[in-house]
Amino acid sequence: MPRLVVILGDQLSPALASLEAIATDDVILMAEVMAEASYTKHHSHKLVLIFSAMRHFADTLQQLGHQVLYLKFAEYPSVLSMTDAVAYALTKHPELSSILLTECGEYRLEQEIARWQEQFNLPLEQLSDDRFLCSRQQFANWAKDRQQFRMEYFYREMRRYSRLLMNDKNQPEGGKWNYDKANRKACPPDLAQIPPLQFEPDAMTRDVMVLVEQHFTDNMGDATTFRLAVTGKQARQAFLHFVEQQLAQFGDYQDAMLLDQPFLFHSICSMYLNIGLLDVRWMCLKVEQAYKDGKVPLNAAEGFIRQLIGWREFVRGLYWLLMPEYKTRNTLAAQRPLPAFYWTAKTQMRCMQQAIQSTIDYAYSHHIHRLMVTGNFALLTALNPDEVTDWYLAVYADAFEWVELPNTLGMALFADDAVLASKPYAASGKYIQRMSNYCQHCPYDVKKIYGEGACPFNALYWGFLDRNSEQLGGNARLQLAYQQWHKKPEQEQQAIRQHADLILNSLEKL
Ligand code: DLZ
Ligand code: SF4
Repeated sequence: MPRLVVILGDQLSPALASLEAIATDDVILMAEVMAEASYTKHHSHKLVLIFSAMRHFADTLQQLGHQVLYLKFAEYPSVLSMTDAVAYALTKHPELSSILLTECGEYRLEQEIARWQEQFNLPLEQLSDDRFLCSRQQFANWAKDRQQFRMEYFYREMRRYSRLLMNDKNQPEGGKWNYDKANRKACPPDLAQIPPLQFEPDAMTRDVMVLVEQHFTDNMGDATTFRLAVTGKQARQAFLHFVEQQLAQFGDYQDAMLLDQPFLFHSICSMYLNIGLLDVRWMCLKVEQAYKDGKVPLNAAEGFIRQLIGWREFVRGLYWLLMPEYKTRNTLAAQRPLPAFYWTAKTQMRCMQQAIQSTIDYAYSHHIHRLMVTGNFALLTALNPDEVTDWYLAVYADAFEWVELPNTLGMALFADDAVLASKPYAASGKYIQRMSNYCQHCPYDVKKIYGEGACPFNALYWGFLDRNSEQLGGNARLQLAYQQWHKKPEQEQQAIRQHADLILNSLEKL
């Protein structure tokens, strides 16, 4: 019996479970729809990436002999959502007698899909997404008897399971599981930078760029500057370029930031991986091989593999374990609205300006920008988690809720009742000064805590600890910070409080 096989915009993998299961008379449905393009105000590069990669992928499927029904954006007036697209496809193909898809990546859409069976009165089969090493069920089993979920323990199991960077005795290569401490060097400003591979848009991508410019006029970014990969072949090229040119230094400088160097030694491949153009096992094997060949040091290979099979799989597991309640958490009762400069980069704070400008230019900024600059600022100023998580979901080309929500709500905002992080990643200007050269190019003085021209991160940091002392004062990992705060003379504490309040009441002016 022929089936309707629905493939979503982040399922562009030839080895997708539903494609592996496909039969010759099945019909594949892919659709560019308003509901998916507007549930958040996606960056224009994210829209171009997804639509163009979808069109290229559909082309390949057709060339392989599959029957593909591809609905282009705005060409089908009755099709505004994935549900509408399915309804349209079933009218066009009344012979189809069931619906098949690989489980989707977001709770919101999963709820919509769950209604199809009743709505269309057809059996609906959903396959586990085996592009992840750990299935939702496996993660739930791992989590079942644990009071606390710590990435490190999960990661060790994933290393054993995948056998990546393990020696013959099933022990971690080099004797240690984690070389995180060797991933925190500041980067010398004159270190040679090799930019990530960019791709000249072909005719198909250019069509999409025009479409996005016409229909999404208010979204962040300039669609005409789009240069990302849109096929699996290009994405693999971009990744191999990273392995050959950047990976060796990725380990040391993973947390570093430099003025006007938005990419440093990062792979800029998360957006390809998250829509299925790259395969996580293939990437990890390439990195492991580079280490075995003596081309990259262990801290680089381990640091990269940890992000992929540790952190990435861990946050996905937690997302599915804890949704939908997870999204409603707001541990520190943060309520302040997001300042306008998150959309414009118009702020004098150099670190924020740099992190936001690269977001505007590339729908990308690296993890320290996200965690320790824009995220840290949002934490310290008690910005509303709904607004902050929606911003991250919108502006990054790699952002899908399963990965974005735990990273933002849990890791950056410490709003998830300490499920993801055991302490808030709060930091003063000192951290940013140590990890970047931004402060040398900033009108604020990173050495000043309060008074005219003081770096806002300083008073905000102490103000944050002071304001939340009831909830955070007992946290073992913050004892040193609280001791430092309590050692300050009362008069100084008062001046810091006042300065922090002044900033909090005029965030838009920073
Ligand atoms: C993100 C996105 C966008 C912008 N547009 C589409 C689309 O038009 N059609 C589609 O099938 N998928 C799109 N996606 C990806 C989906 O939103 C994604 O599958 C869900 O968010 C689940 O991860
Ligand atoms: Fe950021 Fe403060 Fe440094 Fe300016 S001085 S770049 S605001 S940390």
